[in-house]
Amino acid sequence: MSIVTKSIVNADAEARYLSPGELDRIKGFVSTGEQRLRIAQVLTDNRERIVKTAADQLFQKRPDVVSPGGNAYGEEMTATCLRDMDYYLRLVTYGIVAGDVTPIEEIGIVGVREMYRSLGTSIDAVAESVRCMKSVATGSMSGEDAAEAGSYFDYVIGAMQ
Ligand SMILES: CCC1=C(C)/C(=C/C2=NC(=C\c3[nH]c(/C=C4\NC(=O)[C@H](C)[C@H]4CC)c(C)c3CCC(=O)O)/C(CCC(=O)O)=C2C)NC1=O
Repeated sequence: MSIVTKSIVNADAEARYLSPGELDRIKGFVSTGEQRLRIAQVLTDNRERIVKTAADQLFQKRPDVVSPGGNAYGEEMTATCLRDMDYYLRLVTYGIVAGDVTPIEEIGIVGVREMYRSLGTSIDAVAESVRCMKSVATGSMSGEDAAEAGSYFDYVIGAMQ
């Protein structure tokens, strides 16, 4: 839910007008809108390169995951691993557009630990893959854009620790 919808739901539950604080937060959301949409566009346009480059970095840091017996060993499993990375990059763009981590949390974080445990996937390695995507994705951004985008990657990394 975006901050706009959330504020309206909260205010209406108490049958009141939006408070000055709520209007202030919405003002902040609107004023960063252009920047957030620009970042989401850049990530969307570069998604293949970001995932591919970050995966190469991950497999250099964690050769075990693509070695025999590793969770992402073999063409098919490696492709599934890159697909998961693409999922998290997509969820990061949702968060950036919404200006809120809730969509990331609801789609990709709730229950993630149990899911990866049951798959025999190292969640530390998944977190590392998101760290690599952050570095590749923000590498060519301005400082301000990198900080804004970085915070959503950091949310995912933190939630996996
Ligand atoms: C959008 C929300 C969403 C997420 C997050 C998601 C994840 C997800 N990853 C899966 C598998 C997998 N995920 C990985 C990923 C990896 N293995 C590693 O060692 C690496 C560290 C890592 C890549 C970075 C692999 C290899 C599998 C296949 C495991 C198997 O089939 O044994 C599966 C099992 C079903 C399937 O294969 O599709 C799910 C549900 N699905 C979703 O709908």
